[in-house]
Amino acid sequence: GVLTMSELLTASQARTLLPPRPADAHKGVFGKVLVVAGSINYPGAAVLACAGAQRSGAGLVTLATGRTVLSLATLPPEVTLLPVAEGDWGAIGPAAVDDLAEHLPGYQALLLGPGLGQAEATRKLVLRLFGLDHTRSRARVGFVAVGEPLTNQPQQTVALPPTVIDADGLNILATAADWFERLPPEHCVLTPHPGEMRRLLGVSELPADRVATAAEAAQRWRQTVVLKGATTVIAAPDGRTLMYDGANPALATAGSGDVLAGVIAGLIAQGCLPFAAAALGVYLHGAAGARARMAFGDAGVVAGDLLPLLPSVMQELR
Ligand code: NPW
Ligand code: AMP
Ligand code: MG
Repeated sequence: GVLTMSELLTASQARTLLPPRPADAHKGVFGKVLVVAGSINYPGAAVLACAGAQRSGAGLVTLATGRTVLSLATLPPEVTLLPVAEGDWGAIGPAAVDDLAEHLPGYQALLLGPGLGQAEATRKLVLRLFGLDHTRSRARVGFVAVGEPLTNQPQQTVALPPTVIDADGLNILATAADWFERLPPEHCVLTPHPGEMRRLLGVSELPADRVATAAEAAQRWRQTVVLKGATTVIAAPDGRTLMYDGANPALATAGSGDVLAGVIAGLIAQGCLPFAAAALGVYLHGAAGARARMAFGDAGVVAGDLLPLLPSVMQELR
């Protein structure tokens, strides 16, 4: 079939998206990121996401997760901690909504999802954050409503700063009926890989036209969508799309997406709008991947190798 064409995301375009970096600024100018991530299975995803946000230039990064996960995660010393209520096995639980609501007003960006897991307690927390009713759910594939009908009014939502939703944040949203109707419009960046995109759309296979798939989803959901892959599509709620063509086997490694989500959240904290942060984040992540491939080779790069390369790829864009 005919594939939708899209503008290519180039270095000169990425350059125009860089947030300013005044020499006389203090850390508060570069924004604070709250990362809600990690579970006992995936403490490393939380670490990589926090470090990605740091390396994109955010002024402060805080990890909000359960005490059990905090004790498992080997975090950079600059990351501050917000221990939140946990359920069984250290999973972040619904009572964490109060901890988050109290602290979120001090943050300019929220990242939700890397390594969160999908424990029932965590599902309740994520849905509660967006004012979704956790008893109204749908089957994984096919949009069959399996929950009870909505009986009470939607719960009061927490005022969220611009939010990057990745990984299990997306997987959990995908279990709720009409999840996208409750997200504040044009406020979020969703960063699905193809597996997560299938779950969000409730389909067993994605259409071949990735640009059209991302563009239609972004318009329907009214959010920026980053459909990841060897070629990544960045789609805005107004129909604009950009394609980043960076096929690179060095990036096909665990934790790569967790770093990207952190970078995008860090750029939002520095004042980038969601679509700009998404595009610049994809560019910086891809350029760091290209550099890692040159330095180390096609195989054996790990996601953490990208982190120290991010500041210099950003500087060379300036
Ligand atoms: P398949 O098998 O090819 O049909 P999952 P995850 C598909 C955390 N992590 N093109 C693929 O489909 C994450 O943050 C923690 C096509 C497969 O079925 C999450 O919270 C780490 N298909 C959690 O783990 C490091 C593609 O998606 C499915 C595709 C689970 O996330 C690892 C796999 O995705 C990880 O980041 C592509 N390019 N890419 C840590 N160190 O703590 C993916 N798929 O089942 O959502 O599992 O991505 O590993
Ligand atoms: P995730 O699956 O969430 O860890 O995300 C993987 C990240 O690595 C995304 O940013 C993908 O675009 C990127 N990636 C994975 N495989 C490749 C590839 N072959 N070429 C370029 N980028 C890739
Ligand atoms: Mg991922």
